[in-house]
Amino acid sequence: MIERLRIAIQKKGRLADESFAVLRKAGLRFAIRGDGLLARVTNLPIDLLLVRDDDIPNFIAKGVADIGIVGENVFAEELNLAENLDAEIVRRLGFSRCRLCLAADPDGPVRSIGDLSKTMIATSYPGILGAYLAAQKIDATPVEMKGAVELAPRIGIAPSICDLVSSGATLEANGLEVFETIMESEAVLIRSSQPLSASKNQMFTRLLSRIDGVIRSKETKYIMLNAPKSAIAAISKILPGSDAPTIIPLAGEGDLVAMQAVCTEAVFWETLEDLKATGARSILVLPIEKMMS
Ligand code: PRT
Ligand code: ZN
Repeated sequence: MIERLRIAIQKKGRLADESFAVLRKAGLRFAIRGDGLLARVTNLPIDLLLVRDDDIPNFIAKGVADIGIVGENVFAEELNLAENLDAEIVRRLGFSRCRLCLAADPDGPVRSIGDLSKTMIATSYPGILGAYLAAQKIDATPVEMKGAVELAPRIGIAPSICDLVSSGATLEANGLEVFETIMESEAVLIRSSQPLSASKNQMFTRLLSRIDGVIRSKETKYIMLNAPKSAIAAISKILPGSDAPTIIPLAGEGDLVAMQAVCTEAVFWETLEDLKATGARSILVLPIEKMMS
């Protein structure tokens, strides 16, 4: 019997949509219905376990799920709290990016890490913060709050906070400013540190290679343009992260060629402006849907 690989992902929240999207782009077909905890993938031996993000690292460590997608911040927190967490990061997925920061009222008593000694710091991440304070030899005490951490200074719980920041709007609305970044975070694919059974491992290896393709094809673009032969060298230098471009003569245009290349790094408007300045014309940037090497 083929065992089904079990993937734990967030049911609802900031990670959910992109986690579903990565798996769908990797070719998994499934439907999410109502309150179900389990979604069956119909075209591969895989089941999705739909849970709260905080439960994912432990589910994997305990063998309830084989792999999962979670914020690196949540994984690091569990790693700091548990004595031994049987789970590890396999890939960084590049979405749900945020920073875990120390912040305070710039007119208050704490303005830098030098002012933290003998103070309380409100946070939902006592594990990561505790490890940071110990490493920096700062004698401050984390006060755990499950939510609304940004309110702590105003109601006198602690003069500073340690919380996730993405746009910075929440801090600004509460009159707080970042004075230190403790960690940068993004969604990560994690797996159990225990070996998987042969059939699960085969599915996992296949899925990982597809996820790698999804990650790479996100930034990768196909560029097509026309250019005078004299500009070929200059254009080749500008094309970001491409191997030797394909060069095709244009019918009836003695001096003009068509150039095509796969670019593995981001193509910005500035890149197109630079290409145009060398003499390139009719520049097209096309998305790449799937890649496998
Ligand atoms: O219900 P469940 O437990 O599954 O979800 P949750 O409510 O615990 O988590 P959720 O869905 O809010 O976040 C899931 C993950 O998204 C986090 O663990 C992070 O890895 C990532 N992420 C990315 C964020 C943010 N950006 C973020 N901005 N998580 C939380 N925030 C919060 C932050 O705590 C603060 O309250 O948003 C506010 C700040 O946002 P800005 O844009 O105002 O700076
Ligand atoms: Zn959560």
